[in-house]
Amino acid sequence: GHKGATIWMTGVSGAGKSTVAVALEQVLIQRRIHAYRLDGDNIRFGLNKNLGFSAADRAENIRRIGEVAKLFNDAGMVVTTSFISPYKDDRAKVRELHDKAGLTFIEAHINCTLEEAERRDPKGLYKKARSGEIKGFTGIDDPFEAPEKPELDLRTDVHSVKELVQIILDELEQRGVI
Ligand code: GGZ
Repeated sequence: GHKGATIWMTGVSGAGKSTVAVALEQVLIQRRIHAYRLDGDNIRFGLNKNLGFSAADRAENIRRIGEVAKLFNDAGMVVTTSFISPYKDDRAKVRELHDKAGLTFIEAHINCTLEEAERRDPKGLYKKARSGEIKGFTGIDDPFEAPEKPELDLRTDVHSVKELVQIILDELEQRGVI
């Protein structure tokens, strides 16, 4: 059997949050573990479509995602979230929400150098941020407050996705989630 948990992925655009989350979800589902992935596609275009990228809107984005993750935990599911979540305070509040409810919260820094993320630039957004077409882009002219003590520091410019998925699975096993 297994219990719920939240794997909170934080990192800049292009670091690989969604890639790692998709690969992890695949393995969990294969192992008959109830898993659900929260990402921009199902949150920012739905529940949070009234929010932009100001500090206040990012805070509200993260607050709501934290509450939704908690609900999925209550339903016994392993939830992954892949949002930049650039502010330490916002992430700390979500952690506290889980801690107070006795739920497992694993902060995973999906970590790569900004240079590498910008080199990947899968959606051409860094280019637009550099040219000024997009303002307030995380890492360029908006802050990313890297976690100081994340449960997992996952370097996507050093390790393969497969290796990182295994590291997360090991952590889930160690904590008795799976
Ligand atoms: C950062 C932005 C911005 C700005 C649009 N800053 O690579 P993507 O496209 O798919 O991921 C980014 C996504 C970030 O949304 P989050 O909900 O994860 O952000 S936060 O946690 O900070 O609320 C990027 C796109 O939206 N995007 N404008 N200004 N990323």
